[in-house]
Amino acid sequence: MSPLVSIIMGSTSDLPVMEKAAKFLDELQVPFEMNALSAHRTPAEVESFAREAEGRGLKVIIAAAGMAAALPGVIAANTTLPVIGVPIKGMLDGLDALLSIVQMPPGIPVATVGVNGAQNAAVLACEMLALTDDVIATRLHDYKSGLADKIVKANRELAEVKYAYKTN
Ligand code: RP5
Repeated sequence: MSPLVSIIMGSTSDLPVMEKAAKFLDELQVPFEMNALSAHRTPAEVESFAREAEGRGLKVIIAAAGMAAALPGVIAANTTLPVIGVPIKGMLDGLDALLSIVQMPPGIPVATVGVNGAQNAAVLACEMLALTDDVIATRLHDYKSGLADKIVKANRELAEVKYAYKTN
């Protein structure tokens, strides 16, 4: 099984957040790899990874980092594959990582999700893959229908909540 998505994180301390991305890809049966690389601690390895990614058959890279989070941007600078950045909440409520990841110069975008938004990163990666993969597209449709069902159920539950002046 060759990976279509690569999840890269700056440190294993990011894993508790990034597990949500792994879980979603598993659920949609999308092959992925997961590794740690650091723009500051292993800069040469980050560059080689990014330069070789497309040739290895990868389609999307999810890169997570906290603090002065250079990892997603450095990867994006060395590949034309789409890079999805996940700011990890460490210091400053994650605002430091969010701004480091989202504020890229023109020509080198990183599709940035919210702070600790690992699951959304995986959903977005699947949406990219679904453009050319009907099986993943069908699974995504099922997943999104499930989200709507949750709200239908919520409204059934809210209908049971009684207040004197509540009209429904
Ligand atoms: C970042 O620094 C990592 O992505 C992590 O979020 C943060 C702290 O790393 P550790 O000191 O826990 O390895 O590069």
